[in-house]
Amino acid sequence: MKGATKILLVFIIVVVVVLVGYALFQSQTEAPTINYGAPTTEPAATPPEPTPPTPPSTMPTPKTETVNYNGQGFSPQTVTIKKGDSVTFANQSSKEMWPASALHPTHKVYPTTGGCIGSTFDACAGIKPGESWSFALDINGSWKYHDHLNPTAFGTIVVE
Ligand SMILES: [Cu+2]
Repeated sequence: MKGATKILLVFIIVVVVVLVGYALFQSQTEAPTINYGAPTTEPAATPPEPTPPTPPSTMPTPKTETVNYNGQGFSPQTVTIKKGDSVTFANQSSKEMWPASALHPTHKVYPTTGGCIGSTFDACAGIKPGESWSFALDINGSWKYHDHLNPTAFGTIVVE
């Protein structure tokens, strides 16, 4: 081995040793620093608001079925829903519609009180073209309804 090669080899070894030593030194100094700061006199920050527990996923979510009104009748003629679900009556005609429980004109078939005529299943007003009216049914049964402004248009909601 020539003298120059030997010197080069020694130089490389020295460089490697210095680099390894430096790396070890760095890894030691990167240890987590402990904060010995003076104790704060300010009150502790308010803890974050506890998030309310989410309701159990087993609870059924009320659904909405849509019934369209075209001026001649309701479509679909019969919808079947679960108790508590809603039916949205969408007026796609050019006239007002007024969905309400059978039987015209007393509207008393759906057995609730407190509505404007005979039950709460009653829009109680004409629904304008393009608008809709929703009603949640929570009584099991087969409930007929009609358009109070055009009583020949009717349909059925089955609540299971
Ligand atoms: Cu009516």
